[in-house]
Amino acid sequence: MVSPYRQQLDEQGFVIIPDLIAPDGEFERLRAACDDAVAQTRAGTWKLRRTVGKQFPPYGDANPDSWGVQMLMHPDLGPAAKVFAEWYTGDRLTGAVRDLLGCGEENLEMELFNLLINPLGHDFALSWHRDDVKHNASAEEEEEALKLWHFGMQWNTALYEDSSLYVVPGSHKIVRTDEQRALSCTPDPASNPLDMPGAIPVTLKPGETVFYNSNIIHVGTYKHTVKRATLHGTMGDTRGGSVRARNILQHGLDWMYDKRFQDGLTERGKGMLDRLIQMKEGAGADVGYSLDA
Ligand SMILES: O=C(O)CCC(=O)C(=O)O
Ligand SMILES: [Fe+2]
Repeated sequence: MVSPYRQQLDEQGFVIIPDLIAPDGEFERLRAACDDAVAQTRAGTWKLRRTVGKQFPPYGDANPDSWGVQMLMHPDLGPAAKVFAEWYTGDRLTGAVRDLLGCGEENLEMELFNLLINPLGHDFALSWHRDDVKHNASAEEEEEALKLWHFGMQWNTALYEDSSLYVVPGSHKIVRTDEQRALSCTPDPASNPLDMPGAIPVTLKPGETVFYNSNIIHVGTYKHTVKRATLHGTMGDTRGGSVRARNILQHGLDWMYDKRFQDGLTERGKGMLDRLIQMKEGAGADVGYSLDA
C-alpha cells in the first residue's frame, strides 16, 4: 500500500512533510552550519556555488553574487560538512525518502546536497522549467520524458520561511498547453510567476520539506532582501540503474572519493555512497548536461 504522502506526490507532483529535523538542537546546528557555508561562499573561499545569472550547471564564476552553495557534505567545507552529512543520512530524512520511493534501506543512493540562498545584489528569477526536459522539447519528446519514473527524490527543506518556489500542480504528468509552453520554451526569467496557467506558490514554514517530482513545471524567484537558507537535496533508488546519471553527475561528484568524506560517514552513509559510486562507474565518462542556460 502506498502512503498518503506518496499518493499526494503521485497526484500533485509535490508533497509537504513537516518535522524532518530532530528537536534535539539539530535545527540550530543546521542554521549555524548554513551561516558558515554562506559566509565562506560570499567571501569567495568556497568556490562551489550557484552563480547569479546562471540557472543550470556548469554555473561558472561570471558574477560575484550567489544563489546557492554546492556540495554541502564536501570535507573541505570544514565542520559544517559533518552537520550536513549527519542530517542527510539520518533516520528522519532517509525514512521519509524510503517511504516516498517505496524502497528499502539497501536501495538508497547518495546524490546531491546543496543549499539555496538569497542573492545579495538584486531580486531575480529562474525560467519556468522541468529539471530534465529541455525548454524547447517537442510535445512528443516531453511526453516520452514524463512517462519515465525517475527512481529518485528531490526536496527543499526550509530553515527560514521560504516562498521562492512556484509549481504547476499535476504538470509532472501532462504535456504543456500552448499557453504554458509559450511561457516556458526559453531560458528567459519568469517575470510574474502567477502568469503561468495553473501555477501556485509553495510556501514552507521553517522546518517544512517539500518533496517534488523534478519534472513538475516549476520556477524559483529570489528576493535579495529576504533571508533564504533552504536545504536542497536528492537521493536515488538503485532499482533505477543509471537513469539519473545525467541529472546527478552533471554536478561533478569526484570529491566523494575523498577518504576523509568516506571515513566520516555512518554505516548507512557509507552504504549510500558505495551505491552512488557503483552507479557512477556504470554510467561511463561523459554524461553531458540536462539543460542549457
Ligand atoms: O530555488 C528553488 O527552490 C528551485 C531551484 C530549481 O528549480 C533548480 O535548481 O532547478
Ligand atoms: Fe528546477
